[in-house]
Amino acid sequence: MTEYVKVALMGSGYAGKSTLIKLLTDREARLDSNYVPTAGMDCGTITLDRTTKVSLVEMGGQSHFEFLWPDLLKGSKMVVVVTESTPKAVLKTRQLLQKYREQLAGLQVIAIANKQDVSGSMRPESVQDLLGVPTFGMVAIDPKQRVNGYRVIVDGLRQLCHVAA
Ligand SMILES: Nc1nc2c(ncn2[C@@H]2O[C@H](COP(=O)(O)OP(=O)(O)OP(=O)(O)O)[C@@H](O)[C@H]2O)c(=O)[nH]1
Ligand SMILES: [Mg+2]
Repeated sequence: MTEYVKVALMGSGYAGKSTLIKLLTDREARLDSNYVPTAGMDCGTITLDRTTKVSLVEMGGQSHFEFLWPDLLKGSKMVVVVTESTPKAVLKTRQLLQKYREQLAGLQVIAIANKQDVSGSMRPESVQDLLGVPTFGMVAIDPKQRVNGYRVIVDGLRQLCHVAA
């Protein structure tokens, strides 16, 4: 029987959550650069091994979908906070982490400092200093980053198993 591990993707609108799901799940041949805000939620699946799959659940980042977040977070083993890497966006993401700290308490939380290709981006280490959770740099529109993105998720989950063991 297949076991599904739920991983929630959180973050402001336009951060790159849908793009990351496309990158990791290979659902589409091409990483489209059009922005279509996610209405409510979206999801994709990654196969870890013969018996384990990861459900990536995106929580739509536009503020009018935020009321859904507490429900969408339920049952998550890990939360991946996706942020643009401009100082302004990172500070906004920090506020989101603060706002949802009760719902996130006890969960494994990691961050993705996305859009590292955009000039003026903060380095992942600096983003990590501000967010206070392990942070990994990413360019989600770059198909070559697929393995990198996959590794970030899988390593995060593996760490979780060690903590649980
Ligand atoms: N330059 C650059 N653009 C990116 C990157 N990742 C995503 N984008 C673009 O940013 C825009 C927003 O990406 P989405 O993945 O739709 O953002 P989202 O977080 O799902 O937004 P919501 O669904 O509204 O919460 C799209 O136009 C993407 O093509 C990146 O690494 N670099
Ligand atoms: Mg989206």
